[in-house]
Amino acid sequence: MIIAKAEVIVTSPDRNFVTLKLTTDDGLTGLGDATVNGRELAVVSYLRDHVVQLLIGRDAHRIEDTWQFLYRSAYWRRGPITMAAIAAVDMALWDIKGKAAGMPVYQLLGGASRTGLLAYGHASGKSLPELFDSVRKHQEEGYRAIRIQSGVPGLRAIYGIASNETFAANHGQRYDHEPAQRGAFPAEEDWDTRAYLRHIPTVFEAVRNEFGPEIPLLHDGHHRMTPIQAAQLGKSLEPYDLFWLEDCTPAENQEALRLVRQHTTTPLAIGEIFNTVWDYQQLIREQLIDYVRSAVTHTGGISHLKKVLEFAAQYQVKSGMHGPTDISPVGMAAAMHLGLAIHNFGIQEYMKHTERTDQVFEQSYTWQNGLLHPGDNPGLGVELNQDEAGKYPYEQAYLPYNRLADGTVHDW
Ligand code: GCO
Ligand code: MG
Repeated sequence: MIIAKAEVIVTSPDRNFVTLKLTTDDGLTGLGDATVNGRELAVVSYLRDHVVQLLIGRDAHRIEDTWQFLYRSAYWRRGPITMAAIAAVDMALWDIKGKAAGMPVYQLLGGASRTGLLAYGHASGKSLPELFDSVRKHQEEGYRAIRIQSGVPGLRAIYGIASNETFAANHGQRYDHEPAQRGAFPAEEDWDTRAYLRHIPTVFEAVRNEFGPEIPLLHDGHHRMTPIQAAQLGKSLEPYDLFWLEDCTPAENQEALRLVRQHTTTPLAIGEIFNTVWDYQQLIREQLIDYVRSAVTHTGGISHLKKVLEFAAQYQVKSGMHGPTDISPVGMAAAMHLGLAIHNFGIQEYMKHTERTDQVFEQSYTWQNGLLHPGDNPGLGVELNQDEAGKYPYEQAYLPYNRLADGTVHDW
């Protein structure tokens, strides 16, 4: 089974997606997601200019060998662009292997360890009534775990908060920027950590009073705090029993998490911007986190993330794979197959894609009673409708950024 064709497809049904499609000499196809939000074309070039020609003629069955070849032969290891490109090849090869075997990928990974994947959605609101509305809508859709993001008095625009009622009703699908802002330049948002630290515990208190003690609640700090501020937040949220506090501080410096950990029992999740096991080495070995946030798409594919999660399992650290709408349905399906098979699954982030995205990527995964399942189609279970994909050309789109009141650029 030889790889005969490799195409890189860029499509923008409401947001940009980069997809690798491999075709074997006997006509099997495999898809891989290589989307890096806001830097999409860098991965397109990496694949088109440096990888696809190396794939032609290779044995499509040799997934591990191809992974090692791409990782080691490049010499320049790691990094989001390299690891997303390798991830796409890896996913596409697992997809092909599944189709060749007539089995869904999770069967090849050891079979199902559970009946479905608990998933959380994004509730947000500028005010408490908007936030409560958004929580109720998620509950009506069956979500059994909900992430809570709230506006902060005095701050104009905060990343992750739906900016008006339409967007709130849309469940934050366009949580990162409005369509009108796509293009030209990153939108500027504002930030004040002290105001945030004062406000957020009151939001969780109100949400617990309204929705009760049972529902798992999550929160994303989006790298905005220093370690001591993160420790303070974790501590002040303890009465509200969070499922996790995510990205409480930037984690390039893994040691920083020691300080946070010493001060709070709020569970911690980190890693959506990590791309190899080396980014987690200290965090996992010293049990400084509870959940691994990596996406299959950004962490070298199923093969590499499986190794990260097996390492994590030895330390009772669980999966909490990244799943916002900038992970394509192909990347989401890959996450679901892996999550279903591993023992240390924790939770899966899941935001519904837009209708247009679902028409481009035809999926077999299901969402029922708050649980995701990858479906039983051979391979990953997602097919690309290339006619639909062709209708939506690439559009430049940036993520926003932050400035403090005095004009200093801040983490966001
Ligand atoms: C999350 C993330 C996303 C990222 C986005 C960047 O927890 O879902 O923080 O919202 O910011 O994926 O492209
Ligand atoms: Mg996050």
